[in-house]
Amino acid sequence: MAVADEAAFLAEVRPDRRFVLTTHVHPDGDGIGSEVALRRLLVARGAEVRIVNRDRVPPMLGYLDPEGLVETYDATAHDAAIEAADAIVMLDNSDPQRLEDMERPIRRSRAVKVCIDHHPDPDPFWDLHLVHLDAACTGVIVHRIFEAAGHALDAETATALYTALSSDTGRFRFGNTSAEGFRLAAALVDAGASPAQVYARLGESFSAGFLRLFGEVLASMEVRADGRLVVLRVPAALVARHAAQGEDLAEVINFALRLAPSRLAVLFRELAPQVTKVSLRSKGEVDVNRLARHEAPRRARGARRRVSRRGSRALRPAGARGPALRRGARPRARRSGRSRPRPPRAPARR
Ligand SMILES: [Mn+2]
Repeated sequence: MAVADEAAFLAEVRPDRRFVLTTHVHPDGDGIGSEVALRRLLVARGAEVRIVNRDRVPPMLGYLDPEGLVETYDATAHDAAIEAADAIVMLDNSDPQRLEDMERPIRRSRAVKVCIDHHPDPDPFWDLHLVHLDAACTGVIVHRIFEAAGHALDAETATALYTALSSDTGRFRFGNTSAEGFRLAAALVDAGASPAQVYARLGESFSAGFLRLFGEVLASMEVRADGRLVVLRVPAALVARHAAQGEDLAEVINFALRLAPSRLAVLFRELAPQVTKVSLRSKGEVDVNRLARHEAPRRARGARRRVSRRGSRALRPAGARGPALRRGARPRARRSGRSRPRPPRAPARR
């Protein structure tokens, strides 16, 4: 692996080079927004670009891809393109396991493999790392690439990057919300992004079933340790009853942290019998990444791999002691676990 800057990345972008852009499973506003924005720059510089993700674009983010350019991975349709690509760019994640069944063709490909990300401890798998821990989101790094290229932002790019920034800062309220973020937001609004429209898409587009599910999950929350810990449970039957299968429960766990003394919220979502996904969120000093990594019994590692191969990051609760803290929680926690407030400039390594 080599550490790259924006200029080194741009040196890889030459006319007629074939790029495949991708992001982690269950893509979010930062992943999709960063892909869509970066694609526009690469295409403008003459590259041939496909965006191929393991999972489909969530309906809430459909406005970022009105032309349907973001493809959902299918081995028959995409393996040849992935293997023949000159460059593969992973955005907003560095863990190859979070590619699930795309991991194999990407490993086989002789393309230059690039990781553009803002999460700590990047996986050494990638040939080039463009990783900035000080960036509030991957979109900030993509914007730095635009600046290094001297490429102007059009309204579509501005909307995509505004979505990335707005998603990862919790609509400009988490600890990673910084003066740099607000300056970037202002530039994006100048370039045509509409804060009201993006908010309406991200924050006001839930289904009735989801809101009812939200209410029931909060009504049954368990408050422990004098209010510092909130435990939420989402049985599969509840999700089915409200027909809320495709919904992202990140909003529910964020909402639980509105409890005044709360420091940590844990959400157990039953995906199938014996398969439960665990999400951790914190505010204040609790570092959920460390918690997931250090408190986990070692034997759970194998469990995660087994489950991963079956095509799910979820972990098995069977025989679990303190399942929230098992090693298998790590991938989820790395993506969605957030310690708030995070200092605007994170230290290079914990
Ligand atoms: Mn992100």
